[in-house]
Amino acid sequence: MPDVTARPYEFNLDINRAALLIIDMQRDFVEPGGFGEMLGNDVAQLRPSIVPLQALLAKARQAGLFVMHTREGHKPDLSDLHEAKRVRGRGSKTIGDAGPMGRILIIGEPGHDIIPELYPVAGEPVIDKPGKGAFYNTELADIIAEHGIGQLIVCGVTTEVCVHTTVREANDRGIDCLVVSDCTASYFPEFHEAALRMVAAQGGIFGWVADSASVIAALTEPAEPAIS
Ligand code: TIU
Repeated sequence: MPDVTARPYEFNLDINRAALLIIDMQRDFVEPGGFGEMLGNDVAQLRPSIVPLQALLAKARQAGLFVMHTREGHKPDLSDLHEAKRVRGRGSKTIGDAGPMGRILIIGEPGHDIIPELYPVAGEPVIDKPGKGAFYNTELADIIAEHGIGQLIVCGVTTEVCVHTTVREANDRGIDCLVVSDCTASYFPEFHEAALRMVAAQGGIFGWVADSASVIAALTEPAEPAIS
């Protein structure tokens, strides 16, 4: 497998120990009427990441890369929702309240589900997470250990919140993270850019950053010929 052209330097992708991790591409964040909009955000800011991510997901599936998805959300009885998170923002509506896509950020509601464009297929774990990081109170670490994963290609939303938190958690667990610049997005373009710079700064303090074309190019290369 060829290296992926990346910042701060090339990423030595090993497809046998890598996985694509797609963070929280849920209707609640990307579509109007959900959690993202409830927080006062312009959800249209996230949409440009969808088409590049669709292409990368298709290539990853074709190349046989292990794919995982996460969803931020809470149980209907709110037993996994900290009061600190429930009241944060002092908005008129909060997590668990009724909205146009069902109860906001609640497992099983239409708004909580992954957008149709990036819907998981059989064999792709969907990890429900109550926090911003994908390791906190989830089975992700077990899945990673079970599959011998040492590299994560990280996509999804939002760059400076759930993507960053997850990359930091993974980095501290000895996992190399490659963040895909055009397959991540923020409600704040300036935060997106800064978050990507933070990952790759200081010699790759949290990991690597590459665009989807570079990742797709690496996944497209034929496997090394067997030595005869
Ligand atoms: N608000 C915001 O930018 N993000 C979140 O609340 N969750 C995720 O990033 N998924």
